[in-house]
Amino acid sequence: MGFFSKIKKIWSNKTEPETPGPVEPAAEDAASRESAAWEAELRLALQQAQPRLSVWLDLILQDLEFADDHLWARLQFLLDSLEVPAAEAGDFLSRFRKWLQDMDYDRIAEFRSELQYRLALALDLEDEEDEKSRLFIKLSLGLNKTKEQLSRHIDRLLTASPEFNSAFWEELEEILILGDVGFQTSSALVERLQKRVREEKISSSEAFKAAFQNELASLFPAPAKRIKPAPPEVMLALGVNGVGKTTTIAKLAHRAQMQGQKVLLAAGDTFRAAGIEQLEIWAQRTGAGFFAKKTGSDPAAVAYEALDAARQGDYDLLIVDTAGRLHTQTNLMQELKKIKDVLHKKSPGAPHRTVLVVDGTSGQNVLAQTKLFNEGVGIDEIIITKLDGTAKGGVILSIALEHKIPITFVGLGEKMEDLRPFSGQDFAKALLSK
Ligand SMILES: Nc1nc2c(ncn2[C@@H]2O[C@H](COP(=O)(O)OP(=O)(O)OP(=O)(O)O)[C@@H](O)[C@H]2O)c(=O)[nH]1
Ligand SMILES: [Mg+2]
Repeated sequence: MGFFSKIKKIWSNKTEPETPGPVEPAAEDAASRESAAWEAELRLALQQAQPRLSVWLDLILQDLEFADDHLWARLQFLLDSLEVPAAEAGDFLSRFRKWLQDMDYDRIAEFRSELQYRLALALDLEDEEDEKSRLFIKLSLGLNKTKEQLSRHIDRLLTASPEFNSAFWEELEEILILGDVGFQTSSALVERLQKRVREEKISSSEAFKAAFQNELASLFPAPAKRIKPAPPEVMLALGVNGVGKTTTIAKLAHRAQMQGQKVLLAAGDTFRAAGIEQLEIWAQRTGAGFFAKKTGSDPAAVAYEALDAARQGDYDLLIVDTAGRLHTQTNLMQELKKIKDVLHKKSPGAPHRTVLVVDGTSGQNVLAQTKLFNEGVGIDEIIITKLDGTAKGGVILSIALEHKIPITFVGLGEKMEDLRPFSGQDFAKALLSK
């Protein structure tokens, strides 16, 4: 459920547009007459518009350039019209205002995208075409370098090689390997494609590309439908140092809060003082709760006590950050295992999600990390960060084929809104699109 407990899109009801009320009493001052006029105009425009968030925002933000009183009045009007309860609307707007202050943003161009992201989450509209196509564009742009590495070379190969002969397949395999798809995955993919081309008697490059896209998409397991556990849901975040674990936790916390959940962050990386501080700063910025003990404390004790705190504070989601590096790798795995065991003893089912965060720019190393953490601790899902600007995004295909662990989110930049749900279908499409 979104941030707002109940919304009703009143203008998408097929009622006749409201006519402006009776003439204002003479006693009304000019300001309120002016506000009644723009409200009536905006209401009419919204009623006649397609019920899509981007369209609503275009109307709301029309002619505005700065975050001034007009903006707040119009956003308030939008939320009122959607019959968002006043307290929730107030909360949403004050959080957003605080964020603008923190970021020192003033121009609408600087924050329009974040505003749309927040509204999509809060209004539970992220699955609508509008947001999906925004995400697809973002994914495509983020994958530009990977695309260049793969799809440009494949296009060239298709133009140069008139038939699907052995030279073609050899070269295709080489392109895939160079695109960080990995040796095993590349051979497996080529083999599947060969079979398909033979069986379906594919002869044109268009048909080949369609089959290729289809084959790539089929590598990804359909996301499992999860039943939400009784709160607090516990998420354990793992990953080697520097991959973007802490910022990813912040982005997840931000998403969950915009979706109406109360989030607690626990500083399980007690190895470095800076690790604890960094998480605390993110907790403040995102408005999440924060739980920590002294540097050097036992991380399992942090997790244990944080779960108590999450229960007592009625939190919906507890996210436990962990260290990415200790004196030795064996120590790290033992420590992570212990955190997991302690959480499980305290609450059967917890941690409900053990998430491995990996850095997309590290290419095939990601596979070794996945193996290490999966064998050492056991992981349920993978989040890949820093896909923006890397040519090594092909590694996603190796993860899908070799590990069959679902990739749930991808990081496409440093902003809060840059962590988005991952879709294998979109990925395959983006990778091969022009
Ligand atoms: N471009 C880009 N940068 C990212 C992304 N995710 C994280 N980063 C950046 O990566 C850097 C490292 O992020 P952290 O969150 O500190 O990484 P960490 O894994 O917690 O690191 P340690 O705690 O030091 O082990 C930061 O500068 C982030 O802004 C992403 O999706 N895209
Ligand atoms: Mg960290």
